[in-house]
Amino acid sequence: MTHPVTYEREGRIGLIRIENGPVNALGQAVRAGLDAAIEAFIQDGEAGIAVIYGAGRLFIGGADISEFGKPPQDPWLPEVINRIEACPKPVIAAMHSAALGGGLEVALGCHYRLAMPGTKLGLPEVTLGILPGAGGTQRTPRLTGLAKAMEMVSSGAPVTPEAALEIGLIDRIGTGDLLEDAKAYASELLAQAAPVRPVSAMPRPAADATASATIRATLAKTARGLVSPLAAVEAVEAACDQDLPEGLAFERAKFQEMMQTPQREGLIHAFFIERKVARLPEIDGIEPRTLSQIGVIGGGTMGAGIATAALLRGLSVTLIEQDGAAAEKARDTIAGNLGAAIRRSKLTEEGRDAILGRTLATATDYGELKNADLVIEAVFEDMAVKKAVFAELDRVCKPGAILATNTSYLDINEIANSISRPADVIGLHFFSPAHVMKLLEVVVADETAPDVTATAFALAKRLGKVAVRAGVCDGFIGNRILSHYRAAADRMVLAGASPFEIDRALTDFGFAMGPYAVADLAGLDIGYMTRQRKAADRDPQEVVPVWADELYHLGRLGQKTGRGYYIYEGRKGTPDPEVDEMIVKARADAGITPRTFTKDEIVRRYMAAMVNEAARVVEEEIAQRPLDVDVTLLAGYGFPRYRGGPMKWADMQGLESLLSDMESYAQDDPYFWHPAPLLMRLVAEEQTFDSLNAG
Ligand code: T1G
Repeated sequence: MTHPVTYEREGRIGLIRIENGPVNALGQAVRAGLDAAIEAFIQDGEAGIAVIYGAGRLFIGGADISEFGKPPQDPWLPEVINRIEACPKPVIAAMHSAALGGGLEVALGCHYRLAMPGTKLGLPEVTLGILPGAGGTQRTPRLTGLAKAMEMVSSGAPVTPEAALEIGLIDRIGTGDLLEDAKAYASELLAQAAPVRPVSAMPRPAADATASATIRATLAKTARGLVSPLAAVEAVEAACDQDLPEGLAFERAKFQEMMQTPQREGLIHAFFIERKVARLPEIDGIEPRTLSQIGVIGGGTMGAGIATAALLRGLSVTLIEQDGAAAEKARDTIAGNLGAAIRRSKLTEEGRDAILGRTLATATDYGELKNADLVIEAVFEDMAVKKAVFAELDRVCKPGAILATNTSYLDINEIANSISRPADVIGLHFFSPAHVMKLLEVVVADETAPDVTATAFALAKRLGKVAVRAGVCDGFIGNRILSHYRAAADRMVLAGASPFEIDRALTDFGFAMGPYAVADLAGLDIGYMTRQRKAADRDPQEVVPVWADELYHLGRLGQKTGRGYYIYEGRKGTPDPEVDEMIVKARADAGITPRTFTKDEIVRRYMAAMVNEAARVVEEEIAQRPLDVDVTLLAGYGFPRYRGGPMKWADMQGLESLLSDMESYAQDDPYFWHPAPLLMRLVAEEQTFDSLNAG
């Protein structure tokens, strides 16, 4: 086995190289290797200074997350870093691309820090439900002061080299040639006989009550139930009145505490499944088709959003509308989206001008799509309309062009089979606003060619989206599951819970929004249309939320009309007694005596409905693995990330207890509650959903 850390010398400079692809994570062999390399440097009488650097894509991506939850193996990272810091000769960290978590902590143990332009320097541990555990909370504030350090550890957001230089986190920004820059810096320091400069010997940071109060106020708004950011802040504050050894012990205790939390387990599950989701045997080794010219049909909110997403990532877009006025309107919508991107620093003004002047074309003639590599239609949700669009595309598009539909529920097989090239047809289900939302459902139809699927995944990556493979059914993965848990919520409303109680129970659980606030945001016309569409084959026992139909007929369409389930002033809604009256009447009409629901029961019923339908979706192979469901709900439906997704949540509850909940719900509502066969099988086999994610 080759060693992941090597030591060699050039002149008087010791070079310590870490090579442990893909991200130079600090697994046991790297930690041991660093220890040995520092020892070799100490023993090497010819060497006056050492440089630690990473081979490959980046400096160090942090601790090896896959070791979490396993028995710890010596040497410990905090001790390795202490030994680097205690080295009697100076050590430089030379960083490129990314120095994250334990990676930045290694650099903080060095005496001098050099970063190449564009390096991301950060302590992202809180995004994994933990906090820096190798001195990051103690050394950072000694360099940057309390406020900056608290901000870094609690947000997890990386800083740029420029910002890092300004706050004192690094000493120098290189030119971009890692080894040359590092050796030049080392030679300079040698020439000056620069001393070792351990951060632990620097004065403690000054306490700052205002900064502490400010960060707590921010976290009260942003942390939404996540516990690690505050723990990280407390560890940083400990640096103000403790020397390094005591501070490290305090940090360690907090770190261990966070390691035991279910939030840590949920977040690490989320991290790994987001990377696993694109790994599909059907596209393994398949070359995607070339993509540079994109066509979009329809310039409404969705079409304009899709066009914006593509333009922001450097793709050329031709957008087709029915007439010149509609095309102009679409252009305005896109310009507005780009303006918002400028405000979020995602685009420069020159970038916008170039896009509007060159890379975006609007047209009314489908013939303009003759060179398009991929066309995405985002027209009205109606099979006849979609088929007409596809017939046109079949006529004008070049051979090999991918023809995609953004439908959210229509049968893509039917669309595909209506044209001469079904193998080129795929569903690309974006979520509104399409240039912001992370999720993309890639809906693979019966005839879709594997390289079309591979191209869809490549496109998602280019657009910075998380793609999930879905099969064809009404609603695919996300909306199909949503319609089931939303039905469970409506049944609770009819039985006695208020929409407000349900929303509050679910936001307390960690959802970004509850189902009724979501409905108001999306527009109550959407739900109404869905109910109309499904009315023909509706089972008479299904609960129809008549109050929702009533709201629609009153023109109360949610946020956009100022009233829906809630009354809005701006984006903030307050419950409306009139809605309660409608619901009271609906219950009376149905002969129901309302009962009360605890928060816990609301959450458990809602989640049980979600998990049960998700189990069916997996069983029917609409989702190939439970992780595809988890990623869908996390990336597109506001599911609390620290709970890992509904399937992970179910595993952590214990599937048996969930099944027994469902059996008890079935006693008062036998029509709705039928445990999914997959769930029953897993319980019988004492297995978890996660056992189906392997491979
Ligand atoms: N440990 C183990 N595996 C990791 C890893 C890590 N830290 N980071 C990435 N991988 C795997 C990943 O699963 C994928 O595997 C492959 O590497 C490429 O990743 C003591 C407690 C570094 C910016 O939170 O943010 O340090 O799917 O596709 O887009 O305080 O990975 O190929 O099998 O994401 O180029 C803190 C997490 C750890 C950084 C690179 N560090 N990683 O992005 O590649 S906790 C982090 C990232 C810690 C100390 C503590 C990104 C990246 P596979 P990728 P990328």
